[in-house]
Amino acid sequence: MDYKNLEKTDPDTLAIIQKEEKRQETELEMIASENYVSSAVLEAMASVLNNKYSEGYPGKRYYGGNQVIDEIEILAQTRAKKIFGAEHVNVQPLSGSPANAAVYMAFLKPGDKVLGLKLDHGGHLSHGHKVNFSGMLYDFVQYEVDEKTGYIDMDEVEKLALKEKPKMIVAGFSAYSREIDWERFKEIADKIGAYTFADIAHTAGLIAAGVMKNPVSYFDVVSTTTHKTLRGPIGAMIMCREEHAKKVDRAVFPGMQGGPHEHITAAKAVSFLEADTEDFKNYAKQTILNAQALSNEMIKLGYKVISDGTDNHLIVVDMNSKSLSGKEAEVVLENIGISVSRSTIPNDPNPPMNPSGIRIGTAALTTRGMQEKEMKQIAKWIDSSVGNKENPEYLENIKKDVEKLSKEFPLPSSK
Ligand code: DSN
Repeated sequence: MDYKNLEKTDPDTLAIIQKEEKRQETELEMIASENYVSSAVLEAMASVLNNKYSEGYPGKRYYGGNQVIDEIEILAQTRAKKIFGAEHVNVQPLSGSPANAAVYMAFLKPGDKVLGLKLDHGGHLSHGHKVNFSGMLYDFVQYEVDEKTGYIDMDEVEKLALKEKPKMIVAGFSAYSREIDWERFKEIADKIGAYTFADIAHTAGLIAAGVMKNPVSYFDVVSTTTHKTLRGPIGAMIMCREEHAKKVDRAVFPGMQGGPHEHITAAKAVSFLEADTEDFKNYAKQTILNAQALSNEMIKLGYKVISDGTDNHLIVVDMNSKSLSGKEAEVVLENIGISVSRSTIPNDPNPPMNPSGIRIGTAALTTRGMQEKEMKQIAKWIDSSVGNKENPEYLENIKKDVEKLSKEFPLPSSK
């Protein structure tokens, strides 16, 4: 990026931004919810659209001067509808949790019963955890993955749904590596007249590319962030059938939010256009192949991968298999220039701040052009650094190798 104005006005802030640029260029980002966006997405975010307030919706704003802003919002909606096959899209949610809050507000009343995946089984905080608004405001009942297989136990989901009769069933996750059986969720919900809500934040890019199943046409409502596998700006959106459009829009504004961030809306529009290309499809396919290569290599090296593999962009590894905690593993890997996030494992005996596993994702490195060969190498580095965690000199040498590989695959924004 060209920072000539920032350089004059605020060299201190610029110095920090450039330090982060260097970190991203010389290290490997394997946090499953992160990615590297294109220069075009970055430029849209840095535009004068930042200067405008636009509470309301196209044609119905509470501020004057929004004719041009209407165009950008309509463009983002149109592109999102195309790549997901959605009837209605709200592109204003600021991020994943506010989007989910708006979904609950649109369809439920406080105290209503909802079914969601338990946090330590891969669910998200906003799927009913007790420390989150979702668990405080709504009566969540939590389903789990099967302890032996690591897959969501759909028979248990059905039993729980028939017994509890929730008003809504949430299907979606933050740390689950298998395809979701959307059709079965829908069948179960239909038996009890429950709303179906899919949170596809993690796999939206893979779904838009057609390499994972898409629930958008038959679920009542679908939320997603735009910055994970979808590779857009940090933000979110909600898709729903036309019959729910009014209540979803009302819940986002004025229900949850004030002015939308229209510079981010513009960047969303850019990323939706980018997602509608052959290049993006290839990236999505390769992301999954890379996660599978990484998983296979980790298993060969003696690690327990939850569910014994992956259908998507992430794996969850039980670090008990190597006698260290997820937090310790996260720190060791940070020291060699690989970022991952600690993660709970199903029925984790340890708390979320110090859980037993790590979650590793391949979307960001696939964006940089890495393939199976690099994934195998990375698995070996992960293993040897864990095995030599008390040996700073050894770790320093691996860090140099990580940096060398990293520099061979520049970020899309530095090409
Ligand atoms: N930060 C997201 C993730 O890592 O999955 C969840 O909020």
